[in-house]
Amino acid sequence: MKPAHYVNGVFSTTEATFPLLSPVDGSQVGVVPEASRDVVDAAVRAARAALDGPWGRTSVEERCAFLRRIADGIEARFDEFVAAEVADTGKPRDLAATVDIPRAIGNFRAYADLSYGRPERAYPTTVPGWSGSGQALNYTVRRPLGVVAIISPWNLPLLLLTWKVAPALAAGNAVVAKPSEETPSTATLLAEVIGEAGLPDGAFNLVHGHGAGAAGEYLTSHPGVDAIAFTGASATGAAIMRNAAEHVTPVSFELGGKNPALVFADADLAEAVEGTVRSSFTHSGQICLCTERVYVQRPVFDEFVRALAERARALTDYGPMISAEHRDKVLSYYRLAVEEGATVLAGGGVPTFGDARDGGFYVEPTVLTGLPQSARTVREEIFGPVCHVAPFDDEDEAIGLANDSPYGLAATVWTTDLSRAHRVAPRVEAGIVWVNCWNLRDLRTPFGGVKASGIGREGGEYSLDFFSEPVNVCVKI
Ligand code: NAD
Ligand code: 6OD
Repeated sequence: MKPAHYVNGVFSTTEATFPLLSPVDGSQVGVVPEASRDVVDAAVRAARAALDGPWGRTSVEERCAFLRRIADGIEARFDEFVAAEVADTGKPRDLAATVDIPRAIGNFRAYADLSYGRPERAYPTTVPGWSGSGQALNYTVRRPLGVVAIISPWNLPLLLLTWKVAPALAAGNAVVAKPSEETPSTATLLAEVIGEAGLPDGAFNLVHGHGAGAAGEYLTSHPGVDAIAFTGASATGAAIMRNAAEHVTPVSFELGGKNPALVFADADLAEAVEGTVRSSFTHSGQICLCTERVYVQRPVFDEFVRALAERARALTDYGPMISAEHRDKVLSYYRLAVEEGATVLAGGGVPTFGDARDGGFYVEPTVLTGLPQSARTVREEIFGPVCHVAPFDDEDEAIGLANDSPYGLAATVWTTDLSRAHRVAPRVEAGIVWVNCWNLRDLRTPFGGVKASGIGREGGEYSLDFFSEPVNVCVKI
């Protein structure tokens, strides 16, 4: 399978291409076509035509059946999807096989269930003094937004793409998707599966290419696009929003984070350490929900830090950064941390494996302490396997430190005091707060961030709301 555009039900490539590199050893594993403005334009036109054709006339039952067929199609080619995701990202196979691909299947099944079972509201209205019955019935129907652009990042490529494609299709929109230039493969496989599922041509289109000044920007500034759903960096979100403003195009944004974990002295410390190993180092920290700031109550600070650093040093089965450029960015933060005065308790450099991985884009899992809250290392998203651990004395201070950030995506609270958990969680400025767990997902719940971490919520009915427009119908009885 070679990365290819999928426009109006047809696969194509372009003369302009760029190399696809393996993050594991830096070798070239493929070429990716770079969509021109014409390709993007053709995709948007195909999507519009689909809405005017059979796709625009599908019932919710028919769309749910398509979604289930797509889920079955991914499942039938499970190993192929896993292999493609591993090849593009270098992530451990186990992660792709237990998280990324099952969740992509789950996304289609969840939105088939959710959109089929979705109730709408009706309001019987009485107006005294009216002739006749004096009554009316108000009810709400939902219609799709139209052509939606979906732009996704490289860290959880298929999971995050399908997280938006499934509800967008369920709600009856036509989609033009652009995956990250770093990870084109599972998106291309998805297009194959969607074609095999019999989705009408043009209902789902895929274009590959870069973001700024390329396919991503052509798509998000296209006047034929009715809505934009984007997951990626906050700075990219700001750039997309500037373009979207031109046509007042609605946006749903899932952006960056600098997520705190609060470890109280009454926590089960072993559980908190293991949980923080997962929340800071899963997928080498390349998940927007990963913890990069850990605040630990003073009586258990030394014990926690010692145990966390020991666990970080013992990690061996971890994947690389997505690219040489991203590795260099993460390493620049490792250097900055030292310049800012950090104590490096684990990692801080590049591992040596003595095999082909030495040509790859690896960095060591890293634990830092000793920085003030004002340090750039503590304020800026690094998006690598690194956390800074700092002490606090009481609940108010912990909440203040957690909230002292331009971001507000996710937080984790470790405590065995249930009252404290309920007290603290709503005071943390984040869209998602986990208590004694991390990244435990129920697809019906609202997902998203506050401040620079995003605009709006996705998940369950929140996604279906974004991807559709309510229309109130008032009938005089
Ligand atoms: P990125 O913003 O660089 O790229 C994301 C996508 O946007 C890519 O497809 C890219 O080609 C495209 N793009 C880039 N510039 C563009 C532009 N000017 N116009 C249109 N499209 C453009 O992000 P990334 O490096 O791929 O991913 C890492 C970032 O994503 C991190 O900041 C991370 O926190 C964030 N992220 C957030 C969530 C979330 O749910 N909140 C999930 C995953 C990743
Ligand atoms: O689990 C999800 O639905 C989701 N959107 C995860 C995002 C992870 C960010 O990297």
